Amino acid sequence: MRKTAVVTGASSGIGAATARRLAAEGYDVVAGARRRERLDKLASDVPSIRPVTLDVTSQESVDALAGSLERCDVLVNNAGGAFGLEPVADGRVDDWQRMYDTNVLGSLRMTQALLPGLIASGDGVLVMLTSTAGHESYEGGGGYTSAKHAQATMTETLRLELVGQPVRIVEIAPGMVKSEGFAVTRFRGDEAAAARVYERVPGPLSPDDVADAIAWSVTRPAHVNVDRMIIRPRAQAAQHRVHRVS
Ligand code: 8X3
Repeated sequence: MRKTAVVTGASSGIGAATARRLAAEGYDVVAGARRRERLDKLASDVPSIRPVTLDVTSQESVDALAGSLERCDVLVNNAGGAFGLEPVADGRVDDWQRMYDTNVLGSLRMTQALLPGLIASGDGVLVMLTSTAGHESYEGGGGYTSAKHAQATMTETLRLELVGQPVRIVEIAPGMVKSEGFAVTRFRGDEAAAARVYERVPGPLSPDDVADAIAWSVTRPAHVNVDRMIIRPRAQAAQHRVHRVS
C-alpha cells in the first residue's frame, strides 16, 4: 500500500519542492494551496501529486481536505509566510493577524484535522516548517518571529502530548532560503528590495535543499524522531551574520 503525504502551501517554493521530492520518494502526495493553477501545473508533471484547493485559514477548507483522504501518513505544515517588516511600534495588526492565522492557527487546524489519520497509519510523521525565526529575534521581524516561535513551541508541546503514540513530530527550521515569493511578500511586492536580501550571498539555500532535509527526516525508521533540524546556508552563521562577497 502506497503511503500518502499531505503538503500545505504547495503551490511554490519549499512546499512545491517538498511535494515533488516526496512523490519521487514513492508517496502519493496531496498538494494543497489556494493558487489552483500553479498546483495543476505541478501535478501535470507528476502523476502521483493530487492538487487540492486549500486555504489553511478556513476551517471548512481544512475539513473538506481531511474528509477527502483515505489515509494520511505524513503531514507537512508548510503554509505560512511573513508580511511586512515594520518595527513592533508601527506593526500593522492586520499583518500580524495574517501571520498568526496562516503560520500558527493554520498549522493548528491542519494538525487537529489530520492527527487521527496520522496515528491510525501506525507510523505517522508530522513536519512543522518553522524557521530560524522561530528561535531568534530580529528588528522588524516581530510579527513573523513571534508567530514562528509560537509554531515551534506548539511542535514541542505536541511531541510531549503524543509520546507513546505512533506518530513522529519533526520541526524543520530553515534560515535564508531563496524561494520565489517569500521575500517579495514580506516586502509587499517590492521585488528590488526582495532581491537585495540575497544579493552577493554565495549560495543561499534553495527550496530543494529544504525538501531534502524533510525527505530525509520522514524516511528514517519508525523509531527515529528527528526533533528539530536547523538548516542554514554556510554563508549565514546567524540571522544578522551573513557573509556577502564584495
Ligand atoms: C525565513 C528566515 O531569516 O527571513 O523563515 O526570518 S528569515
